[in-house]
Amino acid sequence: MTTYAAVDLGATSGRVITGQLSRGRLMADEVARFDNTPVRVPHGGRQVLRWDLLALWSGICRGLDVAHRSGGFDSVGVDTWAVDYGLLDADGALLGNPVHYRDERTSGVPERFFAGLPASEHYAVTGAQVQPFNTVFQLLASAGDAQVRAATGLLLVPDLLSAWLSGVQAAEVTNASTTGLLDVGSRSWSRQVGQHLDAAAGASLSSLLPRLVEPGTVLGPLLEGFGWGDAKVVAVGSHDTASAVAAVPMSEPAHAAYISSGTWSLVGVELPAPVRTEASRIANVTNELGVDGTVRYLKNVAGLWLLSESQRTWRAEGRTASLPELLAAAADVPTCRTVIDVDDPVFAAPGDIPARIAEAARATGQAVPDDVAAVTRCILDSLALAYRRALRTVADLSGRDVRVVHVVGGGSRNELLCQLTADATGLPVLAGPAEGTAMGNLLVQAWALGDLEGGLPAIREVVAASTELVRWEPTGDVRAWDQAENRLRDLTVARP
Ligand code: ADP
Ligand code: LRH
Repeated sequence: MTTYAAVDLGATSGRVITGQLSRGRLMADEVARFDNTPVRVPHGGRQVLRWDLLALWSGICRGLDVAHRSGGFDSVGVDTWAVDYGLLDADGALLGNPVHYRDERTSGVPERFFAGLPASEHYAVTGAQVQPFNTVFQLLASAGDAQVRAATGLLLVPDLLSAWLSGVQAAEVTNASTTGLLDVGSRSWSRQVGQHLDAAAGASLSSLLPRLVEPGTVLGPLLEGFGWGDAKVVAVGSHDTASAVAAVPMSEPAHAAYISSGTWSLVGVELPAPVRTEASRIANVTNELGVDGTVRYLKNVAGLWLLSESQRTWRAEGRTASLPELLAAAADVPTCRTVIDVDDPVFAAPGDIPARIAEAARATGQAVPDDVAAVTRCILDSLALAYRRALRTVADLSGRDVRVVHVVGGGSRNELLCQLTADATGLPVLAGPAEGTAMGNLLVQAWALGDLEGGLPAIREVVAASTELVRWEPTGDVRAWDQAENRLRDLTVARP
């Protein structure tokens, strides 16, 4: 039986999961899990936040070692978070640890970029949301660095890890679509945007970009020397969200929305073609590329990062921070007592999130959440409100009639959040699979190897047959959520 190995790196943890297809079902097994702990390192007079890529590589190698010893694997695919990259020297060696997208180096950079290229022109080509951390802005921010000047190549993080496994350098398109450098219509690098970046940076940065491949491409066999045999390295939906969306068990994509719920919450619909209207740009909805020729039309909503980062603060203070306890206590706090704009940039950088929430509550004249339960509830209510707004925006701008919301990722295990999402949106929520990203990764490998025919619909049939979905119906009074939304709009500066 063919065994596929998925390397799935999230912002807080990484895992190696093996899987086999049996009678239309995917049997998956987690063989390794390891922490992903970013580090601050002095550089240019600042403490720069970087990914500890070599620690992650050790975790991956340990995991693939276990997979090899427990029966072996025939293919491997890598997915990670988006936008970040490693710079390479002429030998293909990595120049320094990749900078974390939450590092502050891009503050004010989008404005500099758009001084020479109107944002509307950029969106008409790339269809990409403006987030300060998009690859294009990170490159512009660092154009003067010695490492950038020395680089002869660049690989996004999953492509870099795939190159370490296979020796083959390529950019897989689902992740390339998060860079702000891709023409989302033709699924190829935009010469126009590349030239603008080069002019703004005063350096030829676009020449660092490698050739593009679609998800499902076999890059080549594993390099010799690992001792794991000659498994094929496959470019999967290397953007974790693309793998997650591939595994959303939508029976009717035309009437379904999804929330990929983890460190971030990615709220959107699947479309056959991008929406690049001015209204879409102003709402900052992004068109990211999906598996099998699709477009992921979605909004980034700050996700469970707010909770995991709060837990980190509480643990450092020696307070209770176990998830089951927090969620049980939060369930008893009244709905929408205090709500915040979860996408306010003040919540983006690592640090004391509960203190920032208290400050936001004070500044808007709301009750200050005074214990861990109240802070947890404030985060979950505010996330549900943000989902409601994002869902309406993507549905309106795409013309989709959304009748059900699928939630995949670790957040699908958060029962309180699933219920609040159903209540706030007034729509049924179907929760699961929690390991959707790894399942999407594994099943694209099965498709690439010819073990699964029929592309995305076939992948989703396998996910549906392999997962027990939990259904949450809206309860309570949707007017409470209308009121909370109006309150939040009145209290805060409206954010697109
Ligand atoms: P990422 O890949 O972005 O790191 P995951 O999809 O692994 O994210 O989701 C991680 C989040 O899922 C955690 O921050 C946590 O809030 C939530 N989560 C995981 N397991 C559970 C659980 N058993 N109950 C509630 N929430 C959970
Ligand atoms: C989620 C994710 C998301 C990106 C962000 C940088 O892990 O890939 O889709 O916007 O990280």
